[in-house]
Amino acid sequence: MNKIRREQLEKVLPSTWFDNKRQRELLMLDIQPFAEYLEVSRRYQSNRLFRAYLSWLASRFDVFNLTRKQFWTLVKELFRIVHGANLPKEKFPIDTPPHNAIQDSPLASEAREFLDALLEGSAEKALSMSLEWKHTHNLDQVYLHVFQPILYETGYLWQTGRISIATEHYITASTQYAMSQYYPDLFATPKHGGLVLAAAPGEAPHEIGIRMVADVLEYKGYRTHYLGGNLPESEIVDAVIAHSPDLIALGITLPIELTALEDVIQRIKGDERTRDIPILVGGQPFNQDPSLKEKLDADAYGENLSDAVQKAGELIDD
Ligand code: B12
Repeated sequence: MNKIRREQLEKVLPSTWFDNKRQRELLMLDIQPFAEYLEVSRRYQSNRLFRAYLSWLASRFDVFNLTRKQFWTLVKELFRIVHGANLPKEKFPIDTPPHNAIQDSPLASEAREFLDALLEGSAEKALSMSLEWKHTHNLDQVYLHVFQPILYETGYLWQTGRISIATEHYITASTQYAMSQYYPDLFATPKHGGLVLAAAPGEAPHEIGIRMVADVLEYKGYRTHYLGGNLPESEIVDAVIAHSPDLIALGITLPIELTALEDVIQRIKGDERTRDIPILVGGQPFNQDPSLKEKLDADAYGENLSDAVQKAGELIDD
């Protein structure tokens, strides 16, 4: 598997395709992990992961007003550079970006109002709404049916060029603030369960999904030790040894973090001090391809917050 060098990328992405330099640089950022996505799809024999990446990349081309023909020209060229072969295009039909998270939510109107407030730039309004919901809804409902769908929708809005990176960051930061308003509640519940150590392996910055899992488990009566993301794999293992949890919960967001996750799992399973502790995994790559759970030798996979709570109960009781 070859890496794509900057000059190769520049050659296959002519500057004449773009109105300005910045657009080309932005698209280059999206194309840069092409070889890594191909690598993980091959390593875990998952066509679905590469198909999802290509579909995502195609939508990024749309944002810069490039044609599907230009998209396939580039993808075929990159595939040849990385893989030394022709791309079997028929294996990778392009899907339109998912855009149903809010409308499918049982709390769709709350989610809509919360997101609209943030899109207007009024974090104050959004945060006062979420404070109100503390009296009317359970924490896990607000997390799963308001915060998760609005974050998915925010991703869609950014991906399709409808909001800026700055707006995406503002919504994310405000939602994290809203989640922290619930902290007094989650630590106040009686603790009856075991200890769960939670972390997000890999270098990427996404950690809200696994944080929500840790928060909801804490709320449901487990004790949690939450490490966040972007830390060396060996640190996660050392923390497991130090704290002897009853369950390890590991979450990732991008498929290219799968190898870091696999590394953590192998280290834990390969050490006699930790090998019997059950490992629960989750995150968007698993939702795209649930067969990854077996391929990574995890003990269980949870699709979302309610599934995470159920699986944690099963694994800790066993
Ligand atoms: C917030 C966000 C960020 C934040 C992260 C902040 C943080 N502290 O986490 C920031 C702004 C830093 C960021 C950066 C990037 N992001 Co971003 N980001 C998002 C966004 C909008 C929301 C993520 C999120 O929190 N979702 C909500 C949580 C609750 O959902 P979840 O993770 O799926 O978790 C649930 C389940 O999966 C499951 N689960 C998750 N973990 C676990 C673990 C266990 C054990 C279990 C049982 C279950 C479980 O339960 C959770 C709750 O129900 C998503 C959009 C999206 N679709 O999610 C994009 C998204 C993930 N980002 C994306 C991208 C491309 C990036 C960037 C590369 C570029 C960019 N947009 O700026 C950079 C990364 C740069 C880098 N260094 O690598 C893309 C990824 C596309 C792809 N290739 O797959 C997305 C999908 C946006 C999009 N639609 O294009 N991002």
